[in-house]
Amino acid sequence: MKIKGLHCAFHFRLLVGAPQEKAQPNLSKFNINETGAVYYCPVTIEQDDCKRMDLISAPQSTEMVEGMWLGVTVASQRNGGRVLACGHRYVKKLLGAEEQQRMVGKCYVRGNDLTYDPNDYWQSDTYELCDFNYDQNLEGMCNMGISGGMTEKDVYFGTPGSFVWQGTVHMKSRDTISDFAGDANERSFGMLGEDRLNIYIGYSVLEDMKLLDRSEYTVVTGAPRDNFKGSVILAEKQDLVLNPLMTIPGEQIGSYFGSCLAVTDLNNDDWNDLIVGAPFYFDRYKEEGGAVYIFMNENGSFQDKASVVLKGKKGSGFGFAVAAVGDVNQDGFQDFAVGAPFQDSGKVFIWMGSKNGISKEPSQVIEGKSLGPSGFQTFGYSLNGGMDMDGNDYPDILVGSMDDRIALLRSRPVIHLSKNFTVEPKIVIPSQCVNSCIKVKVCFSYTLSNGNKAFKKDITVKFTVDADQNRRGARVHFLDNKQSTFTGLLSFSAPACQELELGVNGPVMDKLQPIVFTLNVSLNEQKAAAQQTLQNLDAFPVLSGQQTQTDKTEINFHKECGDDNRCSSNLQLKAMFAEENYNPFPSQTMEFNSNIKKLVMMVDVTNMPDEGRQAEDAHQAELNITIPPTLKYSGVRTPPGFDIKCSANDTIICHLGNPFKSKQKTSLKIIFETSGITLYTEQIESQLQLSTISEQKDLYPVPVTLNVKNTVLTTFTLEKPVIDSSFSGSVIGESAMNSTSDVGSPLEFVFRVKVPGEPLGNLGTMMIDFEWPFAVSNGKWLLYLTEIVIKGATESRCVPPGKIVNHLNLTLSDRGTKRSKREAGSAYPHAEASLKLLAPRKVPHLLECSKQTAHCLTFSCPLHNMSNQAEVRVRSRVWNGTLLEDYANALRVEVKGKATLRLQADKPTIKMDNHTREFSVNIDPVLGEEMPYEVPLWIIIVAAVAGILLLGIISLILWKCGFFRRASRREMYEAKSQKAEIKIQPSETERLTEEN
Ligand SMILES: [Ca+2]
Ligand SMILES: [Ca+2]
Ligand SMILES: [Ca+2]
Ligand SMILES: [Ca+2]
Repeated sequence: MKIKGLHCAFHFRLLVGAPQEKAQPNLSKFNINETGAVYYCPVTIEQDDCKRMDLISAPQSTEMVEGMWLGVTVASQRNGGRVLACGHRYVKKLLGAEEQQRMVGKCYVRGNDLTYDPNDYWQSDTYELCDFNYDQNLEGMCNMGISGGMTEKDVYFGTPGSFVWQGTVHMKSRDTISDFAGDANERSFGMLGEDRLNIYIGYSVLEDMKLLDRSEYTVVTGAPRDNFKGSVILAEKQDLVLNPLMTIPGEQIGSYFGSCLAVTDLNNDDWNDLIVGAPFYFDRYKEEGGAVYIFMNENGSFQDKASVVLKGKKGSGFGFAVAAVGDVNQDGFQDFAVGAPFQDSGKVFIWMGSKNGISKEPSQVIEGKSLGPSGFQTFGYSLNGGMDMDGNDYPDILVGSMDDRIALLRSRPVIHLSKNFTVEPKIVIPSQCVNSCIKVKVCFSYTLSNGNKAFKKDITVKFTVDADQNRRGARVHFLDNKQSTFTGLLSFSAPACQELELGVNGPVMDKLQPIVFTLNVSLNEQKAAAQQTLQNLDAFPVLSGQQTQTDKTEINFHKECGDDNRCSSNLQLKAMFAEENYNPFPSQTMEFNSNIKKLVMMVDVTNMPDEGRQAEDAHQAELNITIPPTLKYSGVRTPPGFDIKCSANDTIICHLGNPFKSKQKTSLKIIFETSGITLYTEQIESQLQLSTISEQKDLYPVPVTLNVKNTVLTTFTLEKPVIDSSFSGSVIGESAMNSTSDVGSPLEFVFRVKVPGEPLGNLGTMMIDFEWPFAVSNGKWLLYLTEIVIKGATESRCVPPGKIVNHLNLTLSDRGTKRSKREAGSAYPHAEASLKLLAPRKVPHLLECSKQTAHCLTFSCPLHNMSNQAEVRVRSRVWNGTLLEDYANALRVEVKGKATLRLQADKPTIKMDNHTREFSVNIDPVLGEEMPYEVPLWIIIVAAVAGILLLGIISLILWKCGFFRRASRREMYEAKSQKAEIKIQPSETERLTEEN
């Protein structure tokens, strides 16, 4: 370890140790160059008025003062006035065959005047307490004086080199009132054991009361290498020895915990607390380096774990020096300082004690570079404090460095400022305020924190009064500057006051909110003049940091709300939904369809007295309306003569008035667009909330709801409701048919469904119900369904159950292309066994379901998942054979059917009007194919009668078997298809007839 630099202590003057100072000139004749020195300096701004203490006398042959580092420790005796100075590298020579050097260290005690008084036993005693006749195994290398101090009775020294660097503390005690004051008792720890070597006890040491015992002294010494982590040992004085009672271990290996120490009562509980430095502590991740541990005394005991740990910056050496610096701010709690000499130019941190110990943050940080004309390096290498050097009753701090300089930090007077801040009158009537109507009065006085009543210096405070600041526009102004803020200076030594006047700005809209006045005060600090003499710090006081420097008070406007100047409002609202023309929806239910683009919320707000409730002005009355997700705010209609403003963001906020007057009514019409209403919407709800800063406790959200019934608008069109067709050729038996082209002329009806707006999705399915004339009244096929093709829905075919479509499983010939009559005609080959018919008299026939002139099938085609449009092509064939057989003489056969579009909805709130489309086919015989009169008419009549008879017999048999009854209980589709199955086909009739 290498110690350089200056160590210092107070002793009415400043004591400065300079361990690497040149030797005194009178020693040069002994060929001695460097011994170190102790200087004493008066408190002046002079640079060269320090004097050297004369400590080292002419060396004897057995001693070596060269390089002894005198001044490594300088200390002052409390209440005794003596001073102590040590050089721990002082060497005794063992002369003999081989000269041996024993670095035992040496200390000196001097009197109050820093001169030597041989009659004072304290001074005449020799302070070389290690026996140099033995080597380092005992105390031949003890390095006494690397630390040390004095009390009224004791002088004590740390000797870290004793017993192979176990180290110990040596103490000499004198009974000051005894006649034998020259005799001193000696105490030390002695050898503690083999396992305690190299732990450096005595590296730091101090002695004080109120540590482990209120009235007995306790020795506290640091052993910074104890268990590699360092420790602090607290010991009691016994008759002949120092007895360790408690060891507080360090936290981190290598941190040098205990290398410096301080004790003071930080929380003023009359027990001294312990401050321990660990300057080589580090935390790589947090960039921390150096630590100071605060152990709060708990009634004469300490915990192993620190109450507070303060950390420095990486590489700062924070905790290289710690010192109790007295009660710097004179608040009754002792304060302390920590040096961090390697942080920039070196820093000293000052913490204030308090009832709760100390805060995490320092109250002040002083940087070396900020001091003096050229600044400091390694500022804070050593620290001392606790004495008032300039006589202002505030203790000052001495800071050492390695730059041949020390700094005296002088404490400035701390002032407790008393303030009185009033604003009159408490209620202002704006109409009566012509010019000035408000008075602000600020009064100040002060006391010094140390209670010094003689201090009568003028101080200057800077005060700022803010009036009505937490608003968009202040409602009052100071007459002096027409502003709402006034800043002034006031100098005083005795209590002083200042008055300010204010007026009211314009017409006051908001009379309800109080006018808040705040007062901010600071000391108007003077800059220190260039230093010619040591300045008296009385001119540079500071305000006590514990005081809040802001005061607040408020007054009110007269509110026209009765004698109590409090406004109790009675705001009420009613709201309902209405159509665009303001007609309310009956029972608040809307039959919605996509043609309804807007709706209106009608809101009535009143402030009327009722049932003994007053309705005074509602100040800053607001209405807040939530916008339902299904609606979009469009605008608001307000009655003329009201200043109502609404704005809409997430909600609609309407400012109803400030105030919304007593006995006032208004109504609002909030217009919404219905763009968000979907088929899923069943209800629209909005919450309305009135608010006011007047007094009204029963303002709760009011819900308004509108039930929604959706009507789906659709169009259902049939491309060509009437189709002309024809029949011709000859009859082909059913069993002879292969493809649908054998049946007859093709027909195609194209139905289109359009749903504007959103698709139905899974809310429902569009259905087309058909009444299909499939057979003539005698049961023969009429319009034979071949195929139903769907576009725009999930299925591409409509296949109703029961084999309704293409019942005979014929091969589908042409798909959909409609052919001309001529082509259609030529497609049917004339069978050789064709029956030539003669039409003697031509009449029109109408075959229609409702008139029972045709048998009809009813079936449905669902349009699953259709989007906005779908197309259904119903393809069929005119049953050529039936027409040839039964209607050969017809002028025209008109066949009629129906299709109805309906909605099969899953939700009762969705509706749709059914649409029915009729379709018809005009079937004409092909002209120019007049049938030759070959078959006698009776044969035809007989054949027809036989066919009818046969049908009757078969039907009867089936009826007997209960076929129809059973069938009637079946599903509709199935029944229809059964009917189709039992139908007698013309070809069969013919065959049977022939066989008969
Ligand atoms: Ca305490
Ligand atoms: Ca204090
Ligand atoms: Ca002072
Ligand atoms: Ca009132």
